[in-house]
Amino acid sequence: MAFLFNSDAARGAIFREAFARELPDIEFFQAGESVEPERIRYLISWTAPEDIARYSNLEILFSIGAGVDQFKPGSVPRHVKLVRMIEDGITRMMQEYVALGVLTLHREMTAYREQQRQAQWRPLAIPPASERRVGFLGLGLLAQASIERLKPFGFALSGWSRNSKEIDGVECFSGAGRFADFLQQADILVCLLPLTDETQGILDAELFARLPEGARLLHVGRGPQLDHDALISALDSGHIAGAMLDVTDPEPLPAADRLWSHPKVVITPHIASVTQPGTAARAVIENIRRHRDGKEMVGLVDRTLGY
Ligand code: NDP
Ligand code: OXD
Repeated sequence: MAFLFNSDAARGAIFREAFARELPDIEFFQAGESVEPERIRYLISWTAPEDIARYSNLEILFSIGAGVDQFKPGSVPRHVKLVRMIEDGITRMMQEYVALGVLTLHREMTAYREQQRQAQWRPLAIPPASERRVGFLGLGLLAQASIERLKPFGFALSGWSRNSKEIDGVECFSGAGRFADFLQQADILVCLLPLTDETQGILDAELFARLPEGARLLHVGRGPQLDHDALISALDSGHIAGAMLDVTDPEPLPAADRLWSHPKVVITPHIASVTQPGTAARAVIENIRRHRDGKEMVGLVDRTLGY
């Protein structure tokens, strides 16, 4: 029985060491090392290898990232369990980034950056945090962890998800029927939705129009959820006051794209959160143990929902 690590060698070395220590009965291989394909029971990868059918005894495909949209429909055999990455390192980095983004937008840092460019010393009025309403699209693991990090600042917090939820200190909305109600009270909208057929293009002109005048966008989900032209129009009309984008479509964002030079936009190159090999190896090992004990794995993807 073997585990195949199909990603960069440096992270693979950390996984190899953890497997040797914690699961010595499982042979460990990195991509490029010689192994008969039928011995591979577990595979970790960012996308499904083109020759995945060779691994005829594959049981579990672990995503090296939290998202699984990069596993295109039909690229993973139906009988293989797909598990997304849930690990402390990703969660902590996302908490940092969301706090950074919300504070950047709350404290007018996009406007101050532009003022600095023009050597303008001009204080801007801002509401207290308790009067700034921060709304999360998606109330999953990363959104809830980020919400916990934001709580001490005192923002008015809300979120929207498919299923109804109760989260202490958070106004929860769910389902298509409550979408408009959720949007109309979100001064800073944080997108932490997975990319699925339903969420593709969700950040469009209609959505921006439903947000309160002067709302801001922090986008950390996936690039194809955002209509770039709709965002630029909403920013230029003044209805949306600023945006911080960690994800774009395509990635990398082409040099000529208007978003790069827009004075109200901050762009980072998909770095909000990155899988940390030490904690990720522990999470994968724990999941293999759970699977062997007949327990449900943490992060098992519902293949019909796509997340
Ligand atoms: P989860 O699966 O834990 O949560 C997803 C949330 O989205 C759930 O609350 C779910 O609702 C909600 N949701 C999904 N589809 C719909 C829908 N159609 N309508 C309403 N709500 C919906 O995911 P995570 O929090 O772990 O991660 C979220 C995403 O963040 C990832 O898929 C990835 O794309 C992105 N990401 C980005 C990173 C970056 O560096 N920029 C790093 C890591 C992740 P319900 O709870 O009811 O099921
Ligand atoms: C992820 C990401 O999904 O980095 O982990 O976007």
